[in-house]
Amino acid sequence: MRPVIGVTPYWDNEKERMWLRKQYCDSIAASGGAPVIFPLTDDESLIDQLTAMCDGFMFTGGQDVSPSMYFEEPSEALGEVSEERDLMESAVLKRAIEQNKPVLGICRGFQFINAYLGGSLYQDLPTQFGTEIGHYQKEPYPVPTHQVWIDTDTPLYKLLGEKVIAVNSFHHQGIKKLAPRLIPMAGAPDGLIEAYYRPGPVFFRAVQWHPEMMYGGFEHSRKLFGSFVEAVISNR
Ligand SMILES: [Mn+2]
Repeated sequence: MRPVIGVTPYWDNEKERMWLRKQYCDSIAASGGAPVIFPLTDDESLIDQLTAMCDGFMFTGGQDVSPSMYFEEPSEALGEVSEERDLMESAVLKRAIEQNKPVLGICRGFQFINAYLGGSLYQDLPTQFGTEIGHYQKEPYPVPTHQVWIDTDTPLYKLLGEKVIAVNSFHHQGIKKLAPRLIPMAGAPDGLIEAYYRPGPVFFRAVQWHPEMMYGGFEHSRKLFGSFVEAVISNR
């Protein structure tokens, strides 16, 4: 039996719809996992039951993380937030950590997990972080547009054996202060953190880019998903 990976949904405030680009689940499935999409709920007993059924969790992209999570007032350049989603993902992540189950964070997921664990974010990179790099690219999703430099003493280097990879970039927020106990694994040439991990026996990693959109064309994306699903299997 494949391991079950709980995947958090995007939320459309206006249409009141959950949604998700299919590549998230396709990448999990192609790597040997069985993805299931969580409902957007604040029912704790429901989240208890559903998280108990999952062997691992993937936190996906989406709206801005509410700055209340890191005790800041909203800046004028803050994008749309979804407090319902912040609450639901907080409840899921709390259980993932309590139950020592593997976690993979992508884009918003990378930012959300950092905020949940006590870090902070730039609410808007163009107005709060001077950079020449376009972190919100115009090119299509599968096209890499900037480099990330990988630290050689990290699990990401051990996995890929490469010091530099090219990634896509669809974020206007970014990590300002990394949460305690998280360790950077890779950064953009402008110094922005693009990947981190939490040391310990259980796989706990997140990336700022969208590897699910690069799965078909880039070995580093397949290796990242592969290592996650393998870790979920060996942790069962
Ligand atoms: Mn970027």
